[in-house]
Amino acid sequence: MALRKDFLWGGAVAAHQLEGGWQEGGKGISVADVMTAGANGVPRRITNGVIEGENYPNHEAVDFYHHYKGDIELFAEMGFKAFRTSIAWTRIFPEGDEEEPNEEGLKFYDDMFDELIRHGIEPVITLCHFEMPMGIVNKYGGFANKKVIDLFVKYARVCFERYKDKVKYWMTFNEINNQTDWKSDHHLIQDSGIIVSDEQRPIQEQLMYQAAVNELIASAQATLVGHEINPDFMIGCMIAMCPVYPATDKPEDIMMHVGAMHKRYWFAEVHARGFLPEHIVAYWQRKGIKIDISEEEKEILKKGTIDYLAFSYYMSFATAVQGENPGFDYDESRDLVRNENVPASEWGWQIDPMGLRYSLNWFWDHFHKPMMIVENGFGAVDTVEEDGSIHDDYRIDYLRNHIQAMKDAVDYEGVDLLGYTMWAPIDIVSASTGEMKKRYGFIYVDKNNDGSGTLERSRKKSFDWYKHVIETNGEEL
Ligand code: BGP
Repeated sequence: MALRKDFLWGGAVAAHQLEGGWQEGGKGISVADVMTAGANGVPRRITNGVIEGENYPNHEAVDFYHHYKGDIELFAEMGFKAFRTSIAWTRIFPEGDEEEPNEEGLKFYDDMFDELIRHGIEPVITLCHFEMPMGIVNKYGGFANKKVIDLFVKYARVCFERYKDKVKYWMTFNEINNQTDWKSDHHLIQDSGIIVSDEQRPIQEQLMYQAAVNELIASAQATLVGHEINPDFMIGCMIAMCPVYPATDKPEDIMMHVGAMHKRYWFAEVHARGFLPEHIVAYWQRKGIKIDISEEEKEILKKGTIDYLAFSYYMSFATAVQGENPGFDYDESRDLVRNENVPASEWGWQIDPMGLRYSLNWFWDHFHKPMMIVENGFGAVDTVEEDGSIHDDYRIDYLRNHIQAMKDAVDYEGVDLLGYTMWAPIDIVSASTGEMKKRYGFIYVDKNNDGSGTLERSRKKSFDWYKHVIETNGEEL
């Protein structure tokens, strides 16, 4: 088999990481807007709505808000068939719970989608990519509160109705399963809009699971609403895929791998199969975690399953059992070990192209849903030569090896793959560090961590390389 003729080659970004204009067009403040940059391994921190004079590179980001026409022109020059971005919830509902949406925000995306379509580029849209309105965080406590299901579904409905003739491919929540690492405050606020108070510390894990279940219900409900509005919509989930290998061939480590895959990917099971898997229910019982879910909500999960499975892939993990653990209860902050068989990036991300082929097979074998790789890329510090050129051969190598692995999964195993949108075609603010210096783009943007820079765009060496990949439908890498 080969890649399909209409394979969706392109690139992916997220609104808060590239748009800037954080207070323009009636936009409200999102969790991303009040998250400090977290340089040198210091985790990013939420400032609870108070701007404390810290550095927030995403406030201006690379100002796509004003530069989108030129940027889309460059994507078209590379031959993009698809462009994945997100809608900033706060452009549509600035506080999250207004009666009426903000017309200026809706109009911005109308114009941007028109520009894509004019260039023959299919918009692929995420509804919530790490940017819940702070109004919802402060008023309702994020997704741990059932009321937020309705707020999200209302927001989704507004987007589906408005863009029903422009957008076919949708995703509900970006990397919904990042909160597997529930001990990380960063992930809880980013994925669920939860700021854990001191009194809530003992029930932090329960909060995460309740929020995750509520998000899954919201996603399923939105999927049902979307299909009513346009039955041709393809509505998917978005999973952060880091397959967790057993670190050794010890039977206990193999079981630990099973436990880890359960804990990281039960979210995908719910999205794709429509029910809470037995292993996670057993875990909740064992841990005394009480989940509030009605029979009616279970029905919604059952009916609102996804049309396709989208996922990000950057790296693989490895796990080894630590001491007595009869339930093989995986704790992401405790049970990961370094896999010496693969190299790692400057940020410790283990580089493993074969892991992408493994992931495609794992998802296909489990769910048999069409898939889209909606993020895959290499973050690096780029050097600008005196003549302005950037020789990012390391990025080309990474992408070439991963695209080859993706093709192998199609050729040898016959997985059904709709497209590949690499992360990120243009330099943007990094999600994990909040900085500019970790760059992914084919297009360089003159913007630095401290906010300086002209915002001028230029082509890196990888620009022409990717153009050729698309031209040959991946035949020549
Ligand atoms: C994913 C997110 C993106 C993104 C990417 C790269 O987890 O969905 O928003 O930024 O990872 O991560 P980073 O920017 O931290 O290098």
